[in-house]
Amino acid sequence: MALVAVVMGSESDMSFMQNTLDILSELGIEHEALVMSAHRNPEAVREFGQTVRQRGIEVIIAGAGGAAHLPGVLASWTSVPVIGIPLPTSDLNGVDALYAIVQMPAGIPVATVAVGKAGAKNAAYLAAQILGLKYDSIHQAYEAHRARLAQSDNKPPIA
Ligand code: RP5
Repeated sequence: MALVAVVMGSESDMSFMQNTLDILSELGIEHEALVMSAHRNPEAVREFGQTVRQRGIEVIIAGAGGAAHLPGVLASWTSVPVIGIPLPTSDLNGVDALYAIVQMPAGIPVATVAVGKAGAKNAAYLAAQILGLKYDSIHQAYEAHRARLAQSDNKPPIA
């Protein structure tokens, strides 16, 4: 059963969102992926948000570009935590998406990661950290990732 729902505003977002999906797979986190636009499919977004918790999803990752309202709209429909990824798909290269996602008014948070590929990766790692509080196998997989990172920074000098 999927623990993470990865939602994107357009199929054109997949080149960035594939980074999220790949890392969730590497960490052994079951997930589902959906394309759902907050402005083109508002009813589908509402239906998804109202039922996502009862389907067993524990973290939502939502990526969008432009004036990216998808993560905030999803957060308005559910209390499942939402991680937002601002995508640089617009003429403003993601600055518009960053501001739209990070500047949520108080009360309905969206945990916002970096713009683009780094953010897409970090969204998966952040989901792993959250889920690792409950699922030991995910905690172990995330710790192994951190150990690999530490190793890669501790290589002996080449000469
Ligand atoms: C947003 O607008 C999507 O998340 C995408 O990043 C951007 C452009 O979407 P398309 O016009 O390619 O569908 O809704």
